[in-house]
Amino acid sequence: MSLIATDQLRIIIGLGQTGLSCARYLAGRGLSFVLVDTRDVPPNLEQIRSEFPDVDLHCGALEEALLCRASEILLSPGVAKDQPAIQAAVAAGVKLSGDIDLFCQTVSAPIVAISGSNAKSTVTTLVGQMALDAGIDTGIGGNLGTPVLDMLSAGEQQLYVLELSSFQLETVNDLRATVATVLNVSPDHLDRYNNSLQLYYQAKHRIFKGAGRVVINRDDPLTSPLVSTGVKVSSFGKGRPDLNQFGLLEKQGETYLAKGNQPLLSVNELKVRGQHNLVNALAALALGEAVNLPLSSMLETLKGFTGLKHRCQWVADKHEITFFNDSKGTNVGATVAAIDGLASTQTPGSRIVLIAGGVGKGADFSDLNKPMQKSGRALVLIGEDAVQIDQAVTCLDGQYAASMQDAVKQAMNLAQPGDIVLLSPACASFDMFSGFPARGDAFIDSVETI
Ligand code: UMA
Ligand code: ADP
Repeated sequence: MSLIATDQLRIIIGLGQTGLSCARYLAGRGLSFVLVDTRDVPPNLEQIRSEFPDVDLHCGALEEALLCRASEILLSPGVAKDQPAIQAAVAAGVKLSGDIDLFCQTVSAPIVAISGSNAKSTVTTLVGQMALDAGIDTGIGGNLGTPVLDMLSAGEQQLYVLELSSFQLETVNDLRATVATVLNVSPDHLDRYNNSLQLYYQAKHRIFKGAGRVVINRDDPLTSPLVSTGVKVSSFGKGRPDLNQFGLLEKQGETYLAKGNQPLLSVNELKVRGQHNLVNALAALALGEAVNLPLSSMLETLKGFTGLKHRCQWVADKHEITFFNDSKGTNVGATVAAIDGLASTQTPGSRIVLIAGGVGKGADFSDLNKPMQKSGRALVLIGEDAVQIDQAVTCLDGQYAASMQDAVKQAMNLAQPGDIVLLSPACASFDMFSGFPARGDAFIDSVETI
């Protein structure tokens, strides 16, 4: 049951999907609001005007005087809160909030809250599917694509599984998730966080506010929050697990997903590729267990899970070369995981030709040296920050390509029989494509027409 005062000035900043969902939520409850967007002509403007004809709409530079009059600002994730007009409003006592807080105030069903630099969408989808397969009415959304407030139109579900980005978490004041996790932390979005990994980390850790239980990654100390006694902590990781924790176990030459010393499922029964995906399966088991999903049903879901498109997706075998599309590898940590994960499944001698590049978001690409030295055959570079990657990755000479088709052609020529050609750009795609799906599709098309 939500307790929302009706006599306040609420300002929604951002007219994207989130802003629209907030507007519909407030309008549906008879609450008034003002709409603001920093762009002179935001997309959806006509739709918004026709859907909310009587609502005050301000486009263009943020007006400090207006924001300071608000009682609450609902900020969209794409808008950074360090802008002077927003900071002035906060200093004047205006509450900064967002769609996630509104959602959590409204629903009473348990919430599984999932963040991390990488693997969020995969683990959110897996846990959601595990719950659905166990016969539980489940809402699955957030950064994954469906704004959380839009999920309310289906009526209250028995469980919610939410993917939450650091952008969304910046405005979270009180999440109170049944179980929360930060799957891993590696640098991303540093352009938004003033080049500070600490600010990015702090935003991510807001997911633990009020959590009843937390799940941590034993291999990544940055995923462990400071929690009060009484909050149960469980863990997942690549190593052999302690009692009641999730990990990998070797038995008679075979690797198993395991809980404590109990083997649960041979990894040969999984359809997803790469060691990072074994870790994702373990994370999903730990989260599912925290909301009492039956183990046997979770294991069945894992056996059927083929992975999401554009995440280490097998594309084709051609001329003894295997092509993988990891277009969603949009930061260095993701690309390192993809290279290491795929290399661990390869026969000795085979190596990886990596296609990388795009918008680097201020990242340090030198972390690509270690996995490329170990498993790389060649590096083909595309996009805006190609030169930066070339300068940072000193273990190989980067080859420049003007288009995806050119990149695939060059990669194919550089690869040897048994090798992998991997698109995992370590960058955002907006310099050349409308988004990571279009970039992945361009890769698939180029491979198919080779
Ligand atoms: N924008 C402005 N001025 C404004 C409002 C927005 O310039 O006043 C720009 C933003 O800088 C951004 C774009 O408009 O480039 C969209 O911003 P938004 O906050 O309106 O975005 P939504 O359409 O509401 O979509 C958001 C998430 N987008 C972002 O965080 C940028 C979507 O995640 C999410 O699926 C959706 O809410 C539903 O919850 C996308 C994303 O790229 C997939 N997320 C980042 C990531 O995964 O790395 C964090
Ligand atoms: P997110 O939603 O956090 O971007 P995705 O599930 O879409 O996560 O995966 C994005 C990319 O992250 C994948 O394409 C892969 O390159 C990388 N990745 C997947 N699993 C892991 C993991 N366990 N650790 C690090 N990187 C991973």
